[in-house]
Amino acid sequence: MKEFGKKLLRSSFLYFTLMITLKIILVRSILLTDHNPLHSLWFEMSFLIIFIAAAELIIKKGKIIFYIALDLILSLLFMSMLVYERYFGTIPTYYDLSQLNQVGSVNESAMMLLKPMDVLLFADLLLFIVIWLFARKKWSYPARFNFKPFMFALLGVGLVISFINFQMSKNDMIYDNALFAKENGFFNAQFVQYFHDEEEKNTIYAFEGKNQNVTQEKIEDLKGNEFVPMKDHQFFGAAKDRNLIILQVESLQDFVIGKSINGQEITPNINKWLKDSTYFGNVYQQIGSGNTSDAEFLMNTSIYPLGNKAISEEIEGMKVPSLPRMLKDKGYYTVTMHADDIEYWNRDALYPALGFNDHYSKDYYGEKDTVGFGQSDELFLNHSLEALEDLNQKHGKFYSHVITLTSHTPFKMPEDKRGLTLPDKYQGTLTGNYMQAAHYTDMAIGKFFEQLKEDGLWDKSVIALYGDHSGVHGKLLEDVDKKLLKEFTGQRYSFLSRFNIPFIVGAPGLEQKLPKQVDTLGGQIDMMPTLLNLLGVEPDTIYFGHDLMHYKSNLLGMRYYVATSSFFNDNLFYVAKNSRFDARIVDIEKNKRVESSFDDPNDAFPKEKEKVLKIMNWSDQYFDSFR
Ligand code: GP9
Ligand code: MN
Repeated sequence: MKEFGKKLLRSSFLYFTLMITLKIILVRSILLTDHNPLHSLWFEMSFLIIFIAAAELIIKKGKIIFYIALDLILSLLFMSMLVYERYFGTIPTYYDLSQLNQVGSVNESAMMLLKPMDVLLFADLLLFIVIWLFARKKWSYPARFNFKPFMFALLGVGLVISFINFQMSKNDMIYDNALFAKENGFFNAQFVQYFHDEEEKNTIYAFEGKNQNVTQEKIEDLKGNEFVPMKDHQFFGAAKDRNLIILQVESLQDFVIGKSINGQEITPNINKWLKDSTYFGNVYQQIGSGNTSDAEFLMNTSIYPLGNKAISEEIEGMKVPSLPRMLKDKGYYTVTMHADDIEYWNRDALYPALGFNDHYSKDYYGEKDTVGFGQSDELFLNHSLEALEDLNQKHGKFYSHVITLTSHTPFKMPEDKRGLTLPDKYQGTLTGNYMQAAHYTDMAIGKFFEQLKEDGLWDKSVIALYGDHSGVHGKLLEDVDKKLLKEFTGQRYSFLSRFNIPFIVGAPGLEQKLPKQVDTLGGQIDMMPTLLNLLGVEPDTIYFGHDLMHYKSNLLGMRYYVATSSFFNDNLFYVAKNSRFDARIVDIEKNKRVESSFDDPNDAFPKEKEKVLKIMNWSDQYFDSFR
């Protein structure tokens, strides 16, 4: 026994197992705010020990290589999780990690998200090299010593505990990756996710809607409205047969619209346009991990994206009911335009699934004046306009979804694209850089609008604009930014402020007829029906949003950036519990937290939550029924 202890103390097994355990304790504590080291043993080490013990039993020579490799892989994995969490506010699944090449926002800002302390994750390897160089003789693994029974025992314990963990949690819903990992283990969470994915794949949904169980009436009923066919809405067909130009603006948030800094308007051109258009001031993003591409999907389908999977990764080969398809039926030519590579976010699968006639991407725009992922918005919009004139000539009326790009994280504009003179305290901050980026894109949009007016397309079109998602968020936001934003907006910068995106619709000539401002609650899910109503096209399919110019009451589901089951109702924003904080409720009008007994079964909240989950569940089934 004494001999056993002695050899164990000198073994690489003990060194690495201890170091990996410490690392996991550290990571669980930082990443998941779980400060109980026993959880690291029970959930995580129970799993890793299976590999370690198996390696001990199988590998005869060169075990150290195995340990170094395992340690290195885990350190890299944990580091990417830390960086990902600092951006997304939740941790990635195995699936997200395999898609990291697509997550431009994180990659572009990875350097800003890394912290000096992250080096600690690799400290044990450095220490190991030092020990090994100086004491390798004494420290070599005692080959003659028989560890076998001990390793078999560890293997058995590891397998049993991992099995118990999986069995106990496999049927639980994953509302938030980080919360689930906190309560059930990182590694276990991956198996449960995989199990759910497989189950999902093998379930063929006969969408209830197909046999009339899910109807537009039922969807509206859950939101507290009586369904009214569009043809009976006030503005139905007000802009019938016009072209439709929709600008999806990268990272554009509502808090810069109509605002000035140092006496200069941040978005002067959009502000000017507001005088002749309808401004929806109470609209929120609803994207999941597919970011820009999820926003494209939401706009074109009024179906919920999946949350922890980019919808574009799931859509290959499908034929989904969509805005392009409905407009095509009415004689429109439909295109989508974006300056990045077509493969990015799997758009080469997304666009055919949405049914666009054609797409314009990097191949068309080229690399001239590239900022970040692609051509600057100014040139991009310029070229897009040429293409629009052309296809208008050839095909007549058109729908074009135009997706800008330059105002992307990390918002570091080239010198010649910084049009604002910012106060000193904004210089070099995320907030200051963001304002410069928004100002630049607004300038490009202003020119685009002028050109549309010059060539006569302006008056023949409905023009809509919205932000795809927030840009000022996560750990990119430093204390100085929080202070500046509070000062600038006069409010604390909360989840609510962050998710609020502008949605603006203009139909030249109808300024007097359409409302100036609509303050009812809306989300990205509502954009398609709102526009279809103006164009006088009654959808021939189920959709999950509604016409914001008609309905007064709304219920919006959220997932991914906040845990699933978070939602907006007309007055409140409910943010479900995650790994870092308990559920909270925010009064939308005051942007202030309210105390509410949301656990009280008599309260409206549990019921609203159920309703919102039901809507999202129907939406997922609906989407799935097109596989
Ligand atoms: C990538 C661009 C940016 O093509 O649209 O995407 P994002 O990183 O915002 O999802
Ligand atoms: Mn984006």
